[in-house]
Amino acid sequence: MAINKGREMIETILALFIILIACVELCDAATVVDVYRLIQYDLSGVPFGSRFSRLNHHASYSYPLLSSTDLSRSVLIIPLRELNITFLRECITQKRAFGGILLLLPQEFSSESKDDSKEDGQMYGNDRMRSILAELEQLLIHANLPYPVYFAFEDEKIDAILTDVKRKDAVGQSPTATTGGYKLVAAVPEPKKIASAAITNIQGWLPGLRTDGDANQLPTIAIVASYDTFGAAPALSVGSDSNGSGVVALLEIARLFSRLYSNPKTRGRYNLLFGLTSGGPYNYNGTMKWLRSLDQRVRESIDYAVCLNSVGSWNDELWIHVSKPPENAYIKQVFESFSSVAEELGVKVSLKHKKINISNPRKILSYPILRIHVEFGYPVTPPERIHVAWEHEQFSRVRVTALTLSGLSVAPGLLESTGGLLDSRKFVDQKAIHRSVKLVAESLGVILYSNPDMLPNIELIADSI
Ligand SMILES: *[C@@H]1O[C@H](CO)[C@@H](O)[C@H](O)[C@H]1NC(C)=O
Ligand SMILES: *[C@@H]1O[C@H](CO)[C@@H](O)[C@H](O)[C@H]1NC(C)=O
Ligand SMILES: *[C@@H]1O[C@H](CO)[C@@H](O)[C@H](O)[C@H]1NC(C)=O
Ligand SMILES: CC(=O)N[C@H]1CO[C@H](CO)[C@@H](O)[C@@H]1O
Repeated sequence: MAINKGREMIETILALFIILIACVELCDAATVVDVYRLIQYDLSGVPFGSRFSRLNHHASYSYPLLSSTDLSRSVLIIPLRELNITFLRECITQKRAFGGILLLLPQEFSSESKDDSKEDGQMYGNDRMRSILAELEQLLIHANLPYPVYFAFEDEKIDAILTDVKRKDAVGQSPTATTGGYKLVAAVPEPKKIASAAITNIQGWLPGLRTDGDANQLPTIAIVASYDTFGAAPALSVGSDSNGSGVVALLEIARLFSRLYSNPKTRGRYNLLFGLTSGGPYNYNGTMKWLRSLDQRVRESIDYAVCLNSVGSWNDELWIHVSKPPENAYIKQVFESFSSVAEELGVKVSLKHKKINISNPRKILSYPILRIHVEFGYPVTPPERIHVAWEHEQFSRVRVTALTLSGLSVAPGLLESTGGLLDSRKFVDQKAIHRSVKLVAESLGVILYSNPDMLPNIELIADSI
């Protein structure tokens, strides 16, 4: 497959990677740990996240916190394992002042973590921790915090420091220059604006085989996945399921069909268009830009588009989300081929119809301007009046039939399920992605090749994934 860089450089939002170093002074020794800054952005001109980045205060662990304790010059260290979210929510609502907050995440949320053990007891712990982390992330991205907030992963170094800080706090020894204690220092530049961020859509094209006497242009099927993420810590928002899984599935399907399409004998009756789109978390802005940038003849040749979203952590049921009525001929064709292949694979696909909500007054009010501050600045996007719940809805807006294949049964809200802190590699099931690829590839096979003799061929190649 020839992957062409989309010529469209899109002005939307890119989550940049920030890895800052906090130095912890212990007498004259200094320990360096990797920390990840909380995101900052504006929505409709309202600031969210944390606008501050510099840290230079003593570490504190006063837990439970007395309301009388002045922590405006202390960095509160909070391990997620011990977090009382009700308490943190209260602190934020009551605008309690801190010198800063350092949140310690368990190793299993690190994409770099090597520990692959998945014992049952541990999974229960994970589930509870995941729901707390989900709540924490939503709390932080919807708050406006007038102090720096950082994340770090638990490790021996940090655990030892925390134990020591806890011990000192317990005996009421407040850290000062004379009593010693730990000072957390992050000497980093203050964030500033950037005029616009360049974001790229990537596309690929496999031309189908025209038979003699086939005067008309061949129809096209588009396979699309959105690759951007949004989360409390941009550097930690790897989006393994949302939408790493969709991207991996797309690339695998492209590889498969590029092998078949390299030989005229095994080329299908359709052109295949592959699109990796940006700006997913921000109303699929990149998708719309990509659609507008497509050559009109190509766009008009698209029979339908299959968008892949979060296909990496489902058990036995996948959903086909559509905004056109299920009676639509293309939707029927896709649903029938997917259903028959799903049956063979022993899984289920269900169709879910939801109209695009064009008149959503609350959403209109809350989107006049979307500005996202990232580490060194924020791009600005002009008004967007429609909230797009699924990527396929952008296709529908330009009258291209489309559907989203997803493990999610309902559309996530704005800035939900956008590949944040929770969505790390550990929680994606390789087998689920494998099955998704097989399902899409074999279903496409049914559609692309009228000759049923071709199908074993596809299955054979799909098995080699
Ligand atoms: C959590 O914090 C709330 C509010 O400060 C408090 O009422 C509650 O007792 C705390 N829960 C625990 C388990 O400490
Ligand atoms: C569209 O959004 C409005 C406002 O949030 C809501 O009242 C309405 O029920 C929605 N319509 C549909 C079909 O979901
Ligand atoms: C996306 O962003 C661009 C540029 O910032 C803007 O012009 C456009 O209206 C936005 N929405 C869509 C759907 O492209
Ligand atoms: C975070 C993100 O962009 N996720 C998207 C993955 O792609 C599908 C469609 O291709 C979207 O529906 C997801 O929201």
